[in-house]
Amino acid sequence: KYAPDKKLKFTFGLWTVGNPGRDPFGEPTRQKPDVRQICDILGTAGAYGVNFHDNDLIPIDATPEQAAQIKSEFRKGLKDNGLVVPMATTNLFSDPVFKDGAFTSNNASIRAYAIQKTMRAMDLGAEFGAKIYVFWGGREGAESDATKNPVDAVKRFREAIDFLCEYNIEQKFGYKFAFEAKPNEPRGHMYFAVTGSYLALIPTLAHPEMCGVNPEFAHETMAGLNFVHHVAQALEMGKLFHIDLNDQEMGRFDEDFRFGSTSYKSAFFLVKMLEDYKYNGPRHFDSHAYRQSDMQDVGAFAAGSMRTYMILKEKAARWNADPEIQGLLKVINAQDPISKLTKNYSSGNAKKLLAAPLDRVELAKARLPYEQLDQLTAEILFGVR
Ligand code: GLT
Ligand code: MN
Ligand code: MN
Ligand code: MN
Repeated sequence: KYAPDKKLKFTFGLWTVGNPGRDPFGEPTRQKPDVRQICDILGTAGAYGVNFHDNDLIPIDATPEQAAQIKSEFRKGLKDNGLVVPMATTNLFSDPVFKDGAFTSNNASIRAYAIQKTMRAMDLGAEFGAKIYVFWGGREGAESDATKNPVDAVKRFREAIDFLCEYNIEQKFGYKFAFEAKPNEPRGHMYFAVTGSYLALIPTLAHPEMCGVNPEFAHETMAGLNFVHHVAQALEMGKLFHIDLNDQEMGRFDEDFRFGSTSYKSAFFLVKMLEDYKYNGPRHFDSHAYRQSDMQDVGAFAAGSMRTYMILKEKAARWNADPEIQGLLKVINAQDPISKLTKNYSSGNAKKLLAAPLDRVELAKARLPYEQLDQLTAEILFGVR
């Protein structure tokens, strides 16, 4: 009943199911699967696609022969499992060369290398049919503002993106760029800390129509913010090109938990919003199985991520169809023909509004049965309604 629906485009990264259970304090706890094994795990779980960083697929120091070999294995793994590659991205954070940033590095040669590496990674993504290109600025930031000028950082980042947009056009890749914000980790302070930072940058780019965002549940949540509200703004602007689903507790390290594993209520409202507004892009799970998991449990992690989404989608439909909830929504969203006056400004409407008999004491008496509404929501989630 809750089998993953291909139309919802559930995807995983090579780096997510391929995560060997390493953390900053401990070595890997499981053997890193190769690309073939990853495709098989995802095919069995019923995923739609798989995404990659350039170096998830081809190690940074691979020879051309090795690269060709891996590509053909991957191609076969995709085909045998009916998987597609909707998104690609660049690893601009693992190698020591990026220890102080890529596009925003103080070193002009490193900035050029980061752009060159991205161009090559765009070529690679295009070879596999990717149409969305993600930019997560993992090392774009600072520990001390003595070390970098944050105004220059914005200018350098823009220069890189403007250049890469032109490359995208010239090569006819047809990519949409999706920027992914994060407030901290691995840097003490990361530039473009929240999705809204990128939404504000986009109109200043040379090709704003090509650029949108890839918000991640864990990232705004780490900062104690409401993720759903950030996604809402991107959605309303037509800029939600991609989304990273996972879970995270506030005030902790970068947990990358399975989607819906701890924040049931936020996950529910997120799914409800994506479904209500017919979000049509990939639903990417950017998360890792627990460090304790073996490969069989990694399969359960992948299947569980999609199953949870499907369950929450059903709960959202139930919420929308609930007569008591709908009745309460009518009460809450009080209608008044006077609101026509503020739809468009005219001096006539302004005059009428100024003269309108709006009695604040009376208005304050309107009922807001929010306790009732929230309890009904909780009961749907608890499975008793
Ligand atoms: C890394 C990061 C993610 C980004 C990936 C894309 S890499 O796993 O934690 O949030 O989406 O670069
Ligand atoms: Mn993350
Ligand atoms: Mn992470
Ligand atoms: Mn992510």
